[in-house]
Amino acid sequence: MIKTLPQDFIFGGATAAYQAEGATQEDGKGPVAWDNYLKENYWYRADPASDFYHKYPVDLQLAEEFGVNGIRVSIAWSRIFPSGFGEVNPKGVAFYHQLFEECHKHGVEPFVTLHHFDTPEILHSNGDFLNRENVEHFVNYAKFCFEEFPEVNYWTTFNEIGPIGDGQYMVGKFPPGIKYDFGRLFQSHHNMMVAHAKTINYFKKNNINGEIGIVHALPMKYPKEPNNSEDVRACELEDIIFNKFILDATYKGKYSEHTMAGVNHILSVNGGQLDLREEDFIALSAAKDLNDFLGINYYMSDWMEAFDGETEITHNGRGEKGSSKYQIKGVGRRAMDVDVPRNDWDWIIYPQGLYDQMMRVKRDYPNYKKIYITENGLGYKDEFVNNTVKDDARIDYVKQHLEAISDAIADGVNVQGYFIWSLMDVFSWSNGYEKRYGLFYVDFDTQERYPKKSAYWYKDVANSHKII
Ligand code: BGP
Repeated sequence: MIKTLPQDFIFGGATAAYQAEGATQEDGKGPVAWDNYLKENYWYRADPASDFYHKYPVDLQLAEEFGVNGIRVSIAWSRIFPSGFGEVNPKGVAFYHQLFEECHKHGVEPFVTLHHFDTPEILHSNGDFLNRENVEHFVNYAKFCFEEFPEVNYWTTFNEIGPIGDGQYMVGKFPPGIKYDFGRLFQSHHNMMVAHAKTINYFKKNNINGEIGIVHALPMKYPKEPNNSEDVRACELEDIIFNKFILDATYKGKYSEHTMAGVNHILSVNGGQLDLREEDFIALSAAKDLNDFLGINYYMSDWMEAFDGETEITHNGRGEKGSSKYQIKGVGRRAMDVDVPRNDWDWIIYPQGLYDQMMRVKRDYPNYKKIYITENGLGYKDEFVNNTVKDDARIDYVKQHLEAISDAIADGVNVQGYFIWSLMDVFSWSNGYEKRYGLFYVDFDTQERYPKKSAYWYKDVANSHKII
């Protein structure tokens, strides 16, 4: 039977400023840590990206033509405040007014993220969100944007607090490239959640126009052997690191006893201390019922098994299937020998995990109000032939995930939209330009766009609301 999605459902496409805009040196933009970090550690650069800074009218025209009625964009903080705070850059402000106007002109609702991985360099080298002064700088930047851009109806504070901490302080694939540091990991999660809470408290207190929420990446975790208590324990601990810690902060305004016991265990094995203050919990607790929506980014799940050795994480950034490793002392190991499909970057494809995750949010965090799936898609080494890409694997991937959403709606979860990652091809933070996701193929040399087979399919789904 063909499954359906509600009539007012948003069929969106997602982007992020740094991955799409390019123009990193243009019109007074301030530096971000990634500028140098890419030069020093990777084989690609943030310019030209998809040249969205100049090409956005083309992308929005295409979005409209292909039935896409929502777009996730982020504001590059350092275009507005080149130093993170203080002097405003009027050209940056003007750019985003033009961008939002163009979105509305095409009937493509902008969902605007304030922070998508790109903290201004000066604040980043000053400790990023480990430094509490930067929490205040973020809140002030947010306040400025709320006042400056009343045309925005949907705000998101942060994109993926979890993977930021993981990339910066565990895997070491994001600047500043620190590895295996649990103290910094949880402190970063916590401080960013406090920044979120303070922002949302301000937003609601001052009756700012529109809705506000947060986007979390929520990979589902399963025990490899459900009857093996050690596998179950490994699964619980990974779930705390990647899901429960930030969900508790978002919707409970505190960390549950179970969550904190897990965190303390992990810190006792791996070292590290946390600075959690009473005033933080006052902010978190005041914010817990104020989130208008939760954005879920879902790409993959993991199967966890017991593990009794030293921490070792190997990032597979080149798409060499089977080359990744993720094992944490005192926590567990991600099993590589489970019989579930994965992509070339070892991301396990498991649509049921999206369903399970939404049901878990509904069950454990009943004050969630509503959900948008703010990112989901298939990273693939696309083959460009005859001016298009026959990306049947991507269609299949998205179809199965839309079906999972349809099932969750039928089972009582309030889901109101889906944003494919990504609208057009963009570069990937730690995997370069080779890992493509877009509905529209981008020739990065000419910056021409070419609709892929998936774009035509997505259009049919968006027009009919039937998952064909
Ligand atoms: C999310 C980010 C996106 C995007 C996506 C795909 O974590 O919010 O910015 O990059 O994942 O990930 P990747 O580029 O690593 O394949």
